[in-house]
Amino acid sequence: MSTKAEIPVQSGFADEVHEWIEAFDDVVVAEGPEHGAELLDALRQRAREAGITTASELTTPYINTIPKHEEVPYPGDRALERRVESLIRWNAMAMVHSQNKKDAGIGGHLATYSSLATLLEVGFNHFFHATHGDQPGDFVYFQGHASPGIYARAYLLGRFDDQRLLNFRHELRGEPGLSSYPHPWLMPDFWRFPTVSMGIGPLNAIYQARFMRYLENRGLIEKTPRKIWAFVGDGETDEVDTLGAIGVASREKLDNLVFVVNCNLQRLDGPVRGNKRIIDELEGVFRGAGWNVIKVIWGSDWDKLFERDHTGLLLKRMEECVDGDYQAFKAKGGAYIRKEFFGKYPELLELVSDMTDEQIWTLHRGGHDRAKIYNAYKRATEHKGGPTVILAKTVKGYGLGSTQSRNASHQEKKLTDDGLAAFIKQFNIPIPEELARESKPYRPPQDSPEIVYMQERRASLGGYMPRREVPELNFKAPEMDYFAEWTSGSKGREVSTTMGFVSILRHLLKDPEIGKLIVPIVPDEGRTFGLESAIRQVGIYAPEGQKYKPHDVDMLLYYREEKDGQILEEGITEAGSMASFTAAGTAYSNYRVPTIPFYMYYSMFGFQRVGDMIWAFADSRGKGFLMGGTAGRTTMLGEGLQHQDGHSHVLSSTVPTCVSYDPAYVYELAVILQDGIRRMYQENEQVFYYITMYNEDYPMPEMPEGSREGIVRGIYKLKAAPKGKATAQLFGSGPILREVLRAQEILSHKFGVQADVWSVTSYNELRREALAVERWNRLHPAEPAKTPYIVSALNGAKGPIIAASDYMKSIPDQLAPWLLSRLVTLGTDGFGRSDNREHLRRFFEVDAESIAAATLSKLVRDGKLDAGKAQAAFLELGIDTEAGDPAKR
Ligand SMILES: Cc1ncc(C[n+]2csc(CCOP(=O)(O)OP(=O)(O)O)c2C)c(N)n1
Ligand SMILES: [Mg+2]
Repeated sequence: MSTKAEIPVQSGFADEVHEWIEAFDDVVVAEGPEHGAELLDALRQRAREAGITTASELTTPYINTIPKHEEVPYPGDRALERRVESLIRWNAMAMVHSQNKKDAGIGGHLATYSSLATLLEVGFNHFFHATHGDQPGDFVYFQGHASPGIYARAYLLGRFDDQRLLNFRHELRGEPGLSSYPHPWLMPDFWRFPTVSMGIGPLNAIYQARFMRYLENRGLIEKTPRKIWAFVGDGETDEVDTLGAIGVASREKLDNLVFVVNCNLQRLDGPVRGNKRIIDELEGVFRGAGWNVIKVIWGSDWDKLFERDHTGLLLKRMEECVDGDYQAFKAKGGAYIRKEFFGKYPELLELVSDMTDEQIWTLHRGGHDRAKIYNAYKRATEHKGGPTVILAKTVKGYGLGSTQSRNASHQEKKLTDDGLAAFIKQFNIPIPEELARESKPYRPPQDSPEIVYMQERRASLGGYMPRREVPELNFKAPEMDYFAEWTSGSKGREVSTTMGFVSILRHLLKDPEIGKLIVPIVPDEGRTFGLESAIRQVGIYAPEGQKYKPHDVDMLLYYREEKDGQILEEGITEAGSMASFTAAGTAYSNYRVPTIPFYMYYSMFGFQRVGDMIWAFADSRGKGFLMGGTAGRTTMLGEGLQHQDGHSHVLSSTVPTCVSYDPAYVYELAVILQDGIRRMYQENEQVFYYITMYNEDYPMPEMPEGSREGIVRGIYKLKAAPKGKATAQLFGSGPILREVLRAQEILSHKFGVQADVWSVTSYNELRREALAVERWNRLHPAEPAKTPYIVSALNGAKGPIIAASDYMKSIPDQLAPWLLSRLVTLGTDGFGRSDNREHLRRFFEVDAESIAAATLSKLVRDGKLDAGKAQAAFLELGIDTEAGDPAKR
């Protein structure tokens, strides 16, 4: 404790203050720290009553949260664990090093794992359960750049052979490969969670923990002590995604969640907070958000220095140094630390006078001390009522010689030959120096004490990790007749595809078989989509139930929150909603429960806002339905530039497993939903769906006979030309299909031009199929060529093709290679505007008149119509040929 002289008092009544402090000290010494805390609480309360406010304390001194006297002894065999860890370090390093020697620039990382190794090993040996009874075990989100260490561990356990290790970043040369980072898409039996895009891992981990509780509260999985562990880089906490949702975890009391922030004080370019201390900053942020914070800053070898220091100067000196100093200490060696750290105060120099420079140099940081880590993990797993974050101080590039703690250490891929030799010496790797210089992997025999120990530890925790599994699901999708109500038309009633969708969703929710598996997700847009009735039907998930009487409780459709509510009402967070969608869309593998998520949102705030998370969802082999509501640049009226989506289908086309549709009618939607459930859950296809929904009301026709295949494949003929043979073909999608139908009438009645109308439900799928056929034809020149569906569907259809959609022209343009110069596209390139549909469609030239005009113009170009007639028609249709281009305005 500090002496009297060190506590600065400016108020002019120093003696009185010191009396109080003495009295406080007496209580703490005589009665213990709990009484001290109680006394402080009482004083604070008294101060509040007197109207005095003081800054609340979010940070604590720069020392370990768990004092030495509260530690429990380490239960493992420390010597053996150290040897195992050294072997893993060697193999991780040898693997990256040798791949880069073979293939300069192939990449891989050494410094992240070197800082994380002990933090992971304590988990693997004592905490990470692979199973909980017959349930799946804990889930671990690993720092992506640490994957070499995870591979090296699997290698030692015999999960990978030598060759597999040498397939690291050689995925196309060796089968099966070892992917650069955690990618379930590439290693589906191994990785569960893609984490390497910074921020996505921690965010998904929070919502995973929440979704686990959701499944428990709804009785879909057993309650277990299972934990979600997320290993996070300290630099990674700069991402808004990392810290943006930490309030969710405390609000929902997620004591199944443990964050471990690897505070190696560095990111890629240099220090994370050179002029400050990242641990202090994070402590304040997490504690302020209601998390249990455990700091693991100093290793056990500092304990005796603290014990010997009766001046309080050791802590004072620690708190004078910023992270830039701490980084330099670990880069520059023992003599430097003696001079620059201890040397500031003679008392501190004296404290280490009996230590060699070497001993000072190896004074450990907490994150490299298994006893300190064990105690922190134990506390974290025993903590009740909320999430825990462990802030573990480590050294980036630990043990990597001249690379350690350097600004450039993140990208260091190779050690020098001498560095390799030094490495085996430091970590006591039992391999001859020549082999070390060749950076060969090394695995002791399976009956060696090290491997036996590793195997035993894993066996006692239920098996190997990481591991991903996909159990047999035995899922039966509802047949088409289940959707009869929506394929038989609305009988003249004007409805939107969104309303149609919500009524299908409500029907699915009632289904005795799959109803409970449906997970509706909304980011504060339930009312926008007309979900009130579904809220009444199945309730909003609220882990604490509804503690208040809602003001609208007397109404039929009141705001109903339930502990086992089914709807995930996320609040205004598309990123959080996407994280829930990810947890629910991968539950078929993670929990063996094939939940079917339907995430409904403003289509504008989907792919372009959380596109990277959608990419990670695809990598995770996620399934489910993204329902892009209020879609279409001219259909979403009034809201203007920031809301009107005319490009989400362009973005959805870039995700390989995303199947996208842009239906116009409810029966199309019903067919697509049925087929989606069948493909994803019954046939186990590795895809997910993106479907746009609109809020324009119109009568929904009955499903035409024989249209099912076309709807699913992307195009079918909806309405033949009214009188005689067509000389033009009109394509329409979404609500613009109705403009196309109107154009068909105008062309026929006013200008005697006959055209067929086609409904195009998916340009994206038509293109994918055509590309696959093309590829096959290219690779098999001796075989008869196959025909893409778009070509065979149009067989015999004559004349130019005018394609109009509420999306950018590049969407229909995707079919240009097969439709050649017949194709004219009309779309909504450009920024949106705030106005009604009529004006928006005229502005973007996708209204019926513009479609008719485009058809006539093309017929002129094709030599089938006199230009004068087209010009006269333009006048009659009110087309302003000199209007500015909407793509540029
Ligand atoms: C979204 C995103 N931006 C940038 C990167 C590139 N990147 C990879 S690792 C890294 C630094 C990581 O630092 P930190 O989180 O502190 O982890 P450490 O390696 O120090 O443990 C960066 C910038 C990335 N992977 N993802
Ligand atoms: Mg870091």
